[in-house]
Amino acid sequence: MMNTRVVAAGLRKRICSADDAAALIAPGMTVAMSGFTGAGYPKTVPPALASRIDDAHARGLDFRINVLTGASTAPELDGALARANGITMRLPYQSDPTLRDKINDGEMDYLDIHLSHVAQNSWSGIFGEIDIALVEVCAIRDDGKLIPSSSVGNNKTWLERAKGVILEVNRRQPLELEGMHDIYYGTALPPHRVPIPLLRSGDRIGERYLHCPADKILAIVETDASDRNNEFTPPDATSRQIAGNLIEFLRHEVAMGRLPKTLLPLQSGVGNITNAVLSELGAVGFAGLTAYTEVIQDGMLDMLQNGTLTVASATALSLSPSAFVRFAEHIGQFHERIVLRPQEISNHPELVRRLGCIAMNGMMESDIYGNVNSTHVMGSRIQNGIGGSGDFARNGYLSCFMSASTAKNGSISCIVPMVSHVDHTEHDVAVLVTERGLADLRGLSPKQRAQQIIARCADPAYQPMLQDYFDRACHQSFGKHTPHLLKEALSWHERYIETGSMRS
Ligand code: 0RQ
Repeated sequence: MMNTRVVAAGLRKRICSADDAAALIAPGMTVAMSGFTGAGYPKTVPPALASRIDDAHARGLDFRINVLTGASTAPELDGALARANGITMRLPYQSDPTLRDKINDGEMDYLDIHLSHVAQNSWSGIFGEIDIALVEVCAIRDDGKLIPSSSVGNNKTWLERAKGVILEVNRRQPLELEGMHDIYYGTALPPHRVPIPLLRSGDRIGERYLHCPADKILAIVETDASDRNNEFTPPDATSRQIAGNLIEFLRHEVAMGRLPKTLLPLQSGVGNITNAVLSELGAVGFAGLTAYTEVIQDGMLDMLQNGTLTVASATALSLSPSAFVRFAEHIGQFHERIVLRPQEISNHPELVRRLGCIAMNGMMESDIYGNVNSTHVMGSRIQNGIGGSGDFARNGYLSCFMSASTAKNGSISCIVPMVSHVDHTEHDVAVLVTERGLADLRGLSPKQRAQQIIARCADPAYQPMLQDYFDRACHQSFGKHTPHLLKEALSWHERYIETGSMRS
């Protein structure tokens, strides 16, 4: 039966099985794959490759590859290749439990970089040559142009840079996605850069399709599988409280005339807390908002449907299965109001600064001066990665970080004397929010910030310990600008590793 999704007749002869396509990938290759937060990743070639790798290892052969992606993918890609011990180096953001363990056990390398930097580093050759681009698309048109699928990520760069291309054409992705993408082909390396002509979240500045020269296409695999994101758990009381604190602050900023009633373009990180913020924004009467973000999660879909949000720009549709069904059923409602872009544009510092985004991201811990750790448990175990949080935190108009005040049933304080790893410095953090309250750090000196953070964000069980540390540091510290007791600053983390609790 003819596959209507590979419309370019000349390319149909390249259709093959996932096993045959995986056989094109040799040990030591660098393979750049599609996929961003569980959306639009290749679904059949990576598992076929993982079983080739297993076979090779069983025969005593070494078989590992470098894996480049857009961001996190899914168990059948990151999970399968990690389980097969098939990855030498992986970049950027990931969130797979098996992959995380392999990285933390020191069995493979992981390069955690800002999502907006991946394309420019690739173009300047930092990651070496790309042997194969393995990219999921929705369809191949008669003219050979590719209709992208549920994420764009780095696909434009991968298709341009790779020596050879394997395409997965997934008939489960709705064909009506055609026209929702905006692929900008105007980026360049310095000194050839020109301003990116995007002035509003919903602007379309590029093309609807990805290009790929036909002679680079080595194999085409037809697939029929949905993206693998989980259902969201409804926000718990802590997430709702955090959301409530942030929203009260945003309303205050509107009342003070520092934000318009329609706020500024929202960026929202992944996870349940940020999803709770989005749900609450609609519930308390905000309307006519816009989003300029990486990921459209369920909360944003709700906001688009109920009119809270007029338009959303992102690089991926990271929806739960039920939300994806809703999206597909009502795709006409979203067609003009969702724009999917390459991640070098969705996260571009020039655009994030120009638009004045409100950045809202999760964190693992903050210290009393407002330095934020988003990535490392006890300073050394990677959780996920910095993802796009740095692109937005440094360059946004307002940079907010959120978490519960404690983790692991209260045995960890998420407010500590000194963070065990720094992703976002005190200079990039404007607002900290926990379920206890919100600290507005703008305009405050380090010592003023410490008092606000301890009083407003810390859990009461840890407040006296933090205050005691700060008071002693104010007297005994080498310098009195950002007081610290260096021998004690990381003792809370040491105590947790040794005793299972940060409590003294
Ligand atoms: O551990 O999974 O074992 O239960 O960390 O924490 O509370 O479930 O929070 O899912 O919102 O994730 C920072 C990781 C928060 C996320 C982070 C433990 C906790 C739990 C997860 P368990 P929660 P969330 C755009 C933006 C960086 C990337 C980013 C993240 C687990 O928000 O990855 O922002 N951000 N991208 O128990 C030790 C602490 C802890 C802690 C929580 N202080 N110490 N463990 N945990 N705090 C999107 C993209 O870039 C693609």
